Amino acid sequence: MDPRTRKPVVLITGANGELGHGLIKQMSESGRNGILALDLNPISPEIEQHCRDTFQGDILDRALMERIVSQYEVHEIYHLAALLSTRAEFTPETAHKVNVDGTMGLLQLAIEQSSWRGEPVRFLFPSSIAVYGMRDLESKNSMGPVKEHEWTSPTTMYGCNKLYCENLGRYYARFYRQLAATEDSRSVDFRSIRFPGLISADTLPSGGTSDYGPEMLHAAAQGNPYACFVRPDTIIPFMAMPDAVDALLDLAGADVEDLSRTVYNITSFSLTAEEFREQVVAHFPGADISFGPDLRRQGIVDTWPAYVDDSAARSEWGFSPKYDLERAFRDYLVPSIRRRYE
Ligand code: AKB
Repeated sequence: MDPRTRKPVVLITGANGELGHGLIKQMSESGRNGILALDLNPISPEIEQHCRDTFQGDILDRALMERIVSQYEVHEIYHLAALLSTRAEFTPETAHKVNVDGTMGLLQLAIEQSSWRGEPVRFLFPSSIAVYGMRDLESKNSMGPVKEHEWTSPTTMYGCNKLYCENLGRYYARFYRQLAATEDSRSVDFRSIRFPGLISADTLPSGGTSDYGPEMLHAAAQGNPYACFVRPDTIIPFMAMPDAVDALLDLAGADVEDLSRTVYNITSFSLTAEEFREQVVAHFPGADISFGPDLRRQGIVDTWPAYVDDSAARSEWGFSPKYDLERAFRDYLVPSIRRRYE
């Protein structure tokens, strides 16, 4: 190969995480080549087989990132690496470094690559319902579905990081070097989704505050008791992982002319922790699930909305989840989890 020719790739950071797993599998099954996976931990063999190349390392390691751009032409980035909401509260400054400085570094890499390619690199960024901060339970319970611009006063470091990075992405997409003497044609095609709590049958989340849902289910499937860390009446939106993966790919594939914004809410179903327990018990009748709220983590979930308005995603790029609550448990979660722990 001509040494001047770099290999074209789609870069996926945080590849080992639950969204990374689903995304890489789905991309490879649909015939997508040239996946370059990056993660802090060794890339799991399950996903390695679907990738062109893999790197173990830190997104904050400049030498590593420079090595990547010297070898690869990055066409598209799915920047999934992040410290989630609970973990980030224990090490807020580190979370800021990973979540904000890490994203900033990747946006700069994207700008640089866009200029080499002569067209904007597409940059997909998972954001979260953690960007919202409802004032109190009364506002949470009395509000209808929350729109993208409402109640954006997050109370967690992770939520602040995600909200700021959404804005950074919009800046790089629309206003980068707006005062430069000569018009700077470089930009990034930044697209972001605010995900609700995600539930995967294949991986367990770690370090999140919406984790009580998936943890309840995985514990029941293994025959382990589980004490849920929020009150039974706690309600937030959730989504089955295949819908989250499809949404990222659908947004990535949308015609830029159809997109009026850079950030979109999406949701599938909202349910209380008690309703979650009822679903789990209906499928695993012996499940031993109790409630032992952790007041601090409860406080975080209480600031997240019960419902979000995803009408922009539906009308602009056709978002339409396949799994409602019943189907998610019956056709995806329960059969796959049973197979996993058999
Ligand atoms: C978390 O709990 O931190 C995440 C999220 C809602 O973004 N699952």
